[in-house]
Amino acid sequence: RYQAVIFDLDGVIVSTDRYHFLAWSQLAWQEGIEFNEQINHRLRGVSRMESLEIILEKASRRYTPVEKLKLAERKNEVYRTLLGDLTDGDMLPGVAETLSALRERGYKVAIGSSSKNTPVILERIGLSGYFDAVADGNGIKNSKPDPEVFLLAAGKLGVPPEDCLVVEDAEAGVYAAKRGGMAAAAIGEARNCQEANYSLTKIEELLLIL
Ligand code: B16
Ligand code: MG
Repeated sequence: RYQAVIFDLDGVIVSTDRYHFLAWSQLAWQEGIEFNEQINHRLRGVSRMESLEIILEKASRRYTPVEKLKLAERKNEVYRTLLGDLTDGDMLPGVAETLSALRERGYKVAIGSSSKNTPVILERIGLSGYFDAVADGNGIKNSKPDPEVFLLAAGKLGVPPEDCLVVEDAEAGVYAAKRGGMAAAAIGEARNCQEANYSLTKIEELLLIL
């Protein structure tokens, strides 16, 4: 009954969620701000500046808007350096096989990511030009849990939201999909999310749902 599958990028297609964690950890450590996996969990799917705001909740002083922009830039520089090591081997297990099986069965496939680094990441893992549509942080005003990025992806595909299935590793992303009128399959860190229509232990299970 679905016509298209919209994939989140970080944490679903590629293991860049690890690099985000490392880059934020370094920044927090340099600034003397407490940061851990639990706080990191709240950053999944959330934009860079909103992620920074979450990290600064633990800061012992206030930062000016200009300082905040500089911090976000510093984090992004570290993150971009880490992306330099990325290859197609960093695609998460089962992704390549699942994408081509979906394609063979006639589904459209798209990316819906909050990341402004999406074009670089797709390039590095050899998937530039592979997807029928790419919607990312460069084309939206509001990041997940707002549905904007997924509605943009559906619009680019020309598929009604109710015929789209979104695959997400972030609770914020699952909420975004649901608010956009789409179905959501949760994987990884989001797999226990109650709002999701499906829970996947591995991405190949998509082929059983569809
Ligand atoms: P950037 P996704 C999201 O990507 C990440 O999950 C989130 O942790 C990150 O802050 C956000 O992209 C913005 O990334 O700094 O590269 O613009 O999971 O929506 O693919
Ligand atoms: Mg994600």
